[in-house]
Amino acid sequence: MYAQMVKSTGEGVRAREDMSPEERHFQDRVDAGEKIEPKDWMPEGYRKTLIRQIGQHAHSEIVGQLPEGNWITRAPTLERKAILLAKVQDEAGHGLYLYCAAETLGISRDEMIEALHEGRMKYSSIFNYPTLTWADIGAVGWLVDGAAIMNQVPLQRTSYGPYSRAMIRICKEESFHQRQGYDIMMKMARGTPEQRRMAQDALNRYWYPSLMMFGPSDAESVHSAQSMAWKIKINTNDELRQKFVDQTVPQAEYLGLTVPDEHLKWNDERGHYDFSEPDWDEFFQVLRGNGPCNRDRMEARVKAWEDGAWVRDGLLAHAEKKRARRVAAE
Ligand code: BYC
Repeated sequence: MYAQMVKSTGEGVRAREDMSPEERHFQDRVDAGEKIEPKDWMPEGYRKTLIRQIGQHAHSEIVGQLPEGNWITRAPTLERKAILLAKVQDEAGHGLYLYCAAETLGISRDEMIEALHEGRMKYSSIFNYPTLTWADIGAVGWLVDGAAIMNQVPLQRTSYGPYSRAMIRICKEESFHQRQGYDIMMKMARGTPEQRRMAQDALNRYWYPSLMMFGPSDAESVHSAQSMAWKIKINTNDELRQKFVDQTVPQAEYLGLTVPDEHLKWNDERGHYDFSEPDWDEFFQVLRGNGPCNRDRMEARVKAWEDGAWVRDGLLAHAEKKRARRVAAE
């Protein structure tokens, strides 16, 4: 059943006259800004879309620990190590809230993890890029968490109650993550010529993959129209990408770094920056499993899952023993 539940639902938006009375009532509730709660009636497509999106988001938080975890043992100072450790632990927490939010829709965490390991569920493309230097940890905090916040702040108003509430807490923590990344970049950009070179190199490599985090262009996005009608998504992919560029370019200028886009230019008429699109062929290759680190990431996750089996078994055995004792005492 879960194979069906996580399958894409990329059909068009249903016209009001084609909706059943339940669907119409549901849409009215969404339009009125009411939150939908787990026991409420909901269209099957709404449930599937949420499982897909929240599950993908949860997996991103968990897989997202790997590129940063790689630097915990090599952080340059004790303070930086403690901060990075806290950040990576926060990401684990975000994954757990999100798995819980998805479980309220009738799928179990084990089913989602199995779907991830078998390649039936995705995680964010960004985590298939390597963190080669300490400056990359700055770039991940600044750009990757920056893009995540840009996407997630509007999701606090998403129509599904458990997802919306998870987002409120996650966004608070993400803004600390973004600031610690920018702080690393500031130190590097104002450091020795070698540190400055590393900061510029990290920006060069992380800029376009960060723009890809918002998903394909609106013309290519399969799910946006229906997800926006259901208020699962609040903005289109291109709207958020533009907001991210507008916010981030002045931050790069403040650092004295150059965004690697020769066509980047403020457009007075639009009131926005014009910028070059990422390489969408590269994006779809990464989604198909052919990015620089896809195989390593999945191997690391599967190994962690298998190595942790004895803990899960132990906990289940303990819970079973307690239950049996309670039954015997009744
Ligand atoms: N990576 O119709 P579309 C974080 C897929 S990280 C991989 O526009 P949708 C963190 C999409 O799933 C951020 N796949 O889809 C930060 C669909 O394929 P399927 C995690 C992607 O869902 C630091 C197909 O492309 N955040 O938090 O309407 C450290 C067509 O796309 C990507 C979230 O997940 C991508 N970048 O919009 C640690 C936020 N983009 O499923 C952690 C919640 C698109 O049909 N998610 N695809 O096979 C969203 O807001 C939306 O799901 C997206 C995509 C904007 C990502």
